[in-house]
Amino acid sequence: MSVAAEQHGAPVGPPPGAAADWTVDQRWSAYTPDEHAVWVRLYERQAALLEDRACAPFLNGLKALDLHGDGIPDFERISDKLDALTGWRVVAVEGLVPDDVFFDHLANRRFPAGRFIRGRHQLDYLQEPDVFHDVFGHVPMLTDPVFADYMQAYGQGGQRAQGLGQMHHLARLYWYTVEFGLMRGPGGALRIYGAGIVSSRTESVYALEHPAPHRLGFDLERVMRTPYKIDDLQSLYFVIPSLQTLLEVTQRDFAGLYTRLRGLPDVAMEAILPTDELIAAP
Ligand code: HBI
Ligand code: FE
Repeated sequence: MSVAAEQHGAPVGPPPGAAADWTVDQRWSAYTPDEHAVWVRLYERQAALLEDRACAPFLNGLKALDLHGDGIPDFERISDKLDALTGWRVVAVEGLVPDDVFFDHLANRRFPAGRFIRGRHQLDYLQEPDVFHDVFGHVPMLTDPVFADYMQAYGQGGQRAQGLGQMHHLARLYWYTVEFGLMRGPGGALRIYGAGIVSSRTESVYALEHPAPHRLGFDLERVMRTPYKIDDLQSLYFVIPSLQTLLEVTQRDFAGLYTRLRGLPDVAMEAILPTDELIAAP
């Protein structure tokens, strides 16, 4: 989950019990039956819904990692499978970590996943990324070699963006792709790859089928000029033609882009520019 939680004030250190890189032991054996039961409930709700809504790399990833629905996965076990496929591993954290820590993990093919799981009475929305959002939502896509490269490139780009004071622009790229991205599937049908959508029962339907939100063809500069909201269904989605296109975006000259962006105002989420490729509502 990408959040606007600004790290105000002096940089804080890792929480008690965490390592210098903010990771903790997952302590898989400490999960209670109730906690495992929440995972099962969330998994069963989503897996059926996503069969014809999530993109093939996501569905293939669920199978490749054997992320079946019988309980909270053991990060060591799924990391060994994931490592063999794309060199990524899943590391446990208590919750949000500072941007520079987050980027360093991504740049080294480590995905930081919250170890806690939401309560049974907050199945539909939570403030911080829990293990279901992170592991069910984000991790399956990391089995795709192209997306795996994109996420590492994003981490490297994040480290650079911080030095250039461009974090807010780069956070929008993460938000409109990794968290809430749509893509063209076989035959041109819209498919979901964003973790914030696949981990949400409501948004998995809304993002593809509701006439209210706009859906625009992906354009890097447009994405970086467009703010987002963190606590409601999105009013705008960007559609990529392929994951390859997304990866190629990261190989562009961001310095030139950042210079151009300095002179351009933000674009409101609800606006449609003449240069936008508006995709017809389903
Ligand atoms: N920390 N654990 C965790 N998970 C995230 O998704 C995350 C984070 N810290 C910062 C962050 N995301 C966003 O600000 C990214 O855009 C960097
Ligand atoms: Fe996320």
